[in-house]
Amino acid sequence: MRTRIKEVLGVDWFDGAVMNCTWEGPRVRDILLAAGVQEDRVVHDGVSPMHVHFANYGGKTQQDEWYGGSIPFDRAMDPEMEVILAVKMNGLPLPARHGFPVRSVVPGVLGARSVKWLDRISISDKESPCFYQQHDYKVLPPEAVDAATAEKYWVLCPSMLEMPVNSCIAYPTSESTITLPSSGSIEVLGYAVPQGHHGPVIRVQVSGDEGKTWVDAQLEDGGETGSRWTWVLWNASIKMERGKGKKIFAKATDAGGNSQTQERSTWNLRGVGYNGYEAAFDLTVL
Ligand SMILES: Nc1nc2c(c(=O)[nH]1)N[C@H]1C(S)=C(S)[C@@H](COP(=O)(O)O)O[C@H]1N2
Ligand SMILES: [Mo]
Repeated sequence: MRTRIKEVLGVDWFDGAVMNCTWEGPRVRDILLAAGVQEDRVVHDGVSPMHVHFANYGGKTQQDEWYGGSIPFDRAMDPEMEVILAVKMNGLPLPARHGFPVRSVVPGVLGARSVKWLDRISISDKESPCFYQQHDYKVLPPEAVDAATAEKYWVLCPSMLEMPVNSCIAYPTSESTITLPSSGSIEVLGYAVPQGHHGPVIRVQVSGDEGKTWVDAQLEDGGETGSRWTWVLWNASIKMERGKGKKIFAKATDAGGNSQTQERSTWNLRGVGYNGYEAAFDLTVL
């Protein structure tokens, strides 16, 4: 959002802020039931849902004395949502920096709720009080343009939960020079992720002429390896004209019918939830 629209109060994530690996561990649901939580006795007032909190008291974070996040109780208790306490990553014990000995993993949901070095789980009728739940990871309205104008919106805006459908062009990279093969077609590679629990991604389209025409990408292994929660890797062969300042766009559609529909997302102060067409910019095609 910063590089494509305007300055934000936030981190430059670029295209690498994505978690795609094998996580293993018990469902949070089963841990809560084993701890005596009676699902039907968790009180709902019918207005605000209950929340499951994950907390790590191991030390200060940039903006708080600790780290924590919460998700709706119903999501944690839904076996289909596969909210787990991960003890293994890619078949091995969690590496220290990814949360050893145990972390929450909330698939389809922004990484902020997958709390590392987990110390405590609790249930509450409020969301986590941690700074990162209350004053971060929210899509503020465009009127919130700096810390002062944002202040009143933090309590009004919902915490982010599911991430939007998105795609990424890994090759070619922006500002690179490509020599057009005699075929006149350029190979483009990338990944795409579905919206929240609506995976897998079933279609990726790529354009070499700023969206006038689109070509269907091949999903790796015909998309078979893309699960509900994972990315799909894709490749496409697109015709391009020689010249400078060329762009390539990509857009994905998931099994739930969600797709990237606009060249640019609406700006928000924290620069979160961007899912405009993915683009490689400023290519020189020789
Ligand atoms: N204890 C703790 N857990 C945390 C964080 C943190 O700062 N402290 N950061 C969160 C955020 S914002 C993200 S994106 C993910 C990153 O997980 P990773 O380091 O395994 O990639 O961890 C989440 N869990
Ligand atoms: Mo994050």
